[in-house]
Amino acid sequence: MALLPILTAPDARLKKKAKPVAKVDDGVRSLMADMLETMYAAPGIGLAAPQVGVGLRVIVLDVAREGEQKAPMKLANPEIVWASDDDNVYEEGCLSVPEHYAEVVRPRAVKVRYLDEAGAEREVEAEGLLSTCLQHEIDHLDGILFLDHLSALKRNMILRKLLKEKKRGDGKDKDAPADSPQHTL
Ligand code: GNR
Ligand code: NI
Repeated sequence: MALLPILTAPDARLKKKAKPVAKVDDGVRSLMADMLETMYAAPGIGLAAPQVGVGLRVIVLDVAREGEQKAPMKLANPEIVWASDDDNVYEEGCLSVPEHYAEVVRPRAVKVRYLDEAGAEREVEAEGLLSTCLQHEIDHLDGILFLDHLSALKRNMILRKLLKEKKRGDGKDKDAPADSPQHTL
């Protein structure tokens, strides 16, 4: 298990479409475990592989509230196979867009087909926070950030601030652990 450095926008790797996992093997399971550990440490309620620089269609999430029992989910090749006609608005944040929050409109409910940790095909129907989070993570696999759902004015305002923040530092990820594993799958 290891903590992985999380990329922040703007970064070209966050805009690339991720590739399907051919098989849920030990490499993928190790990636899922490291992503969950990284997500809990952040802390966050979801994480997509492109956020840790891995171009594979893998996401993890846990939307259990503090004090509730942990409910980790690990999904490979997740696909939205149904979305409700009605929408919902949720105030979203993103570990790759630190300290910025905005209301995003998405379908209220979705059904997602995916491969679990054992490689078995499963489906989950979700509404509420789980629905929002699943859609947010699957967006990451297609190179889409919640910023892309906002007006160009709001998006560019936030991107300019993030860029300024990056340039203020040395351009390196100061929070990244020195010995993070590579996951070159
Ligand atoms: O931790 C996170 N919280 C969150 C809140 C509202 C809507 C979506 C999210 S996902 C985010 C973690 C993250 O960036 N996942 O990609
Ligand atoms: Ni995100």
